[in-house]
Amino acid sequence: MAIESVDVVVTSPGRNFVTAVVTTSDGVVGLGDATLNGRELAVASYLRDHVAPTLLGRDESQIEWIWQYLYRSPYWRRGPVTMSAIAAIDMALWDIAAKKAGVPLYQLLGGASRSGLLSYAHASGTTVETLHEAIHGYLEQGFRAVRIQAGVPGLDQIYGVHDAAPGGTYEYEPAGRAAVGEAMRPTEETWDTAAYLRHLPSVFAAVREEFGGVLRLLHDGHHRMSPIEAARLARDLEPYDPFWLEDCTPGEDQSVLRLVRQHSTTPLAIGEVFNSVYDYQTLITERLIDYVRSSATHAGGITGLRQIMTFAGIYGIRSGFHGPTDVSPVGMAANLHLGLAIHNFGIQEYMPHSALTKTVFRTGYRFADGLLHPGDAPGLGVELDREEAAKHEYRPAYLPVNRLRDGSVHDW
Ligand code: EZ4
Ligand code: CO
Repeated sequence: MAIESVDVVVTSPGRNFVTAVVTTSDGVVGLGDATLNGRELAVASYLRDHVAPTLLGRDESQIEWIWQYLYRSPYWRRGPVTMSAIAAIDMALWDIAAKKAGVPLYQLLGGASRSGLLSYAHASGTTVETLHEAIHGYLEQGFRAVRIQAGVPGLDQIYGVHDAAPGGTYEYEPAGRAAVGEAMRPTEETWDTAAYLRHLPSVFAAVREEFGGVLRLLHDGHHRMSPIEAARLARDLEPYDPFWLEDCTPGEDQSVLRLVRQHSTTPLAIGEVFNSVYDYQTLITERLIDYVRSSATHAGGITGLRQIMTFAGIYGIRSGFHGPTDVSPVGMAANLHLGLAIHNFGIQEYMPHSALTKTVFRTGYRFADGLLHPGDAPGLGVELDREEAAKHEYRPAYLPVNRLRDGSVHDW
């Protein structure tokens, strides 16, 4: 059979998503996630204008061949736009292959290596008290692991920190949005690393005091520290037994993680902005990290992320796939099928999509007792309602940006 059409659906049910819809000559439809937060239309154009025309008429069962063709042939390799576009096609082809076989996708990836995927939720609070309330809420839902982010005295707005909305929901969306058809400039936040480093260990101490030693506690540094600052925080958090410290530095310079390792045994996770196995080469071969943070959506799909995890597995490094709301339900399903199948799964981030998002994407994955499972419908197990999708027009949306107190630009 052959690829008959490749459509690109841009929809905005609460936030923007880009989805590739691949249809075969015998009428099987596969879905792939191409959502790149804040740069959605660049990937949509890459797919529509440069990828789709090259795939029509090709054998959709040649998943590896098509991955290599899309990776090697355009001459320009890697980068988030390219790799998100490749990811969407790759996921859609795996979706089709599993639907044709009549099995959930994880069965084609080697079958289940476990009964479910340990997941962590995002708990945060502007104060230690509201953070504690959020953690209690997640424990009631069954979570056994939480990422904790907290307000810092003197700073107004910080990545990942918010109190529960009236009614007690903890949903939040980091990207701000413009009205349909209007332009926008990202909001600006003020950052002070010294204040953060002084405060965060006391938050961990308070949470351990309240919740004891068993609950897994994670933290995201969101690329804001210098190498020596990261080494200090990793060392200062050690007494509180963190599950991991994420993105302690921007990851482009892989060698800086050597310095952090010299000073601390706090497990390290990095890679949500990486897009290829080569971004991990030094980190994996020198065992400078413990967890791979990529998602299938931004790292070349199931084929790209599986390459990374096979390489990582040789060095005993585990997965901690990125699962924010800007990875669509289709991308999330891809993460879950791969996570269930690989031996070196570690933990899965779980930031549930809004009820509005789920009117457009109908998901089959389920959560119980702290574990996620991709479900047993054939393929990825996600359906796209194109009529509902058409009701939600694209709106420009951007993550905030960060400035230091003197106005200079800092990593957000
Ligand atoms: O800020 O996904 O660990 N999760 C994160 C995310 C990222 C967004 C960026 O698009 O750091 O919330
Ligand atoms: Co992160």
